[in-house]
Amino acid sequence: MEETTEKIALQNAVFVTSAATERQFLKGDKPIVAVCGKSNVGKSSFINMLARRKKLAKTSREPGRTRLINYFDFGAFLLADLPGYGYARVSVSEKKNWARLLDAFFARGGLSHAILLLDCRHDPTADDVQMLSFLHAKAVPYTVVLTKADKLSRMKLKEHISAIAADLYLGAGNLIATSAETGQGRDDVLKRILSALAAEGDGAAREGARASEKEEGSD
Ligand SMILES: Nc1nc2c(ncn2[C@@H]2O[C@H](COP(=O)(O)OP(=O)(O)OP(=O)(O)O)[C@@H](O)[C@H]2O)c(=O)[nH]1
Ligand SMILES: [Mg+2]
Repeated sequence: MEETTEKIALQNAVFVTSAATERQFLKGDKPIVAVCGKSNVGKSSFINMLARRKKLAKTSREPGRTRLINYFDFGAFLLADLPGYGYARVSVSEKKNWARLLDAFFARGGLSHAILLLDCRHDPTADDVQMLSFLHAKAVPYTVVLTKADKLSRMKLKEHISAIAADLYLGAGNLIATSAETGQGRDDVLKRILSALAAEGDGAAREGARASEKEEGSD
């Protein structure tokens, strides 16, 4: 696994395209991993940290800047940076547009994994919980990742991880704390993504085998 993570680390992640409408969604042969979370939680910074590139995804102090779905190619998978939710200061019609775009994105299926980002300093919001329910409803496997870990002391971080995990009815070990500033958690996240994709690959292989068994049986 170490070797695989390193291989990905060495590969240059590149920006592929932005999608503003359903017609522009990418449909590739690579698995798609979606990065979702509240506006300003650090989605774009997280993607840059994974890629070890400072300016791959545009970051901003101003919340609500990523309004499109931006796709990045990481070699083994495509990463989709989704527009953040929960930013109060956008118009109702813009919020509706975002909701429609996200609905269409998830409705389309073919999503291999989702990474839900939460700020390690704060309790999950109602929007975060709604996002999680949405992932459950769509049966999308997900990983919860905490951002901005550099902003808390180690003691505080541990406390917050336990509290957030309890809020979400998850074990604390399921949460990965990361920092775009220090690179903390980067390898753990890449490992988690790869093992999730490998598990899904096995599932697909089993499905395929079952389908061909059925076909043979019906001859
Ligand atoms: N200290 C610290 N700051 C961070 C970290 N990650 C993000 N930030 C800061 O948080 C702000 C928002 O980061 P972005 O990566 O643009 O957040 P986003 O979720 O992509 O925001 P939108 O696209 O607007 O929804 C920026 O000022 C970042 O520098 C982190 O790990 N540590
Ligand atoms: Mg962003």
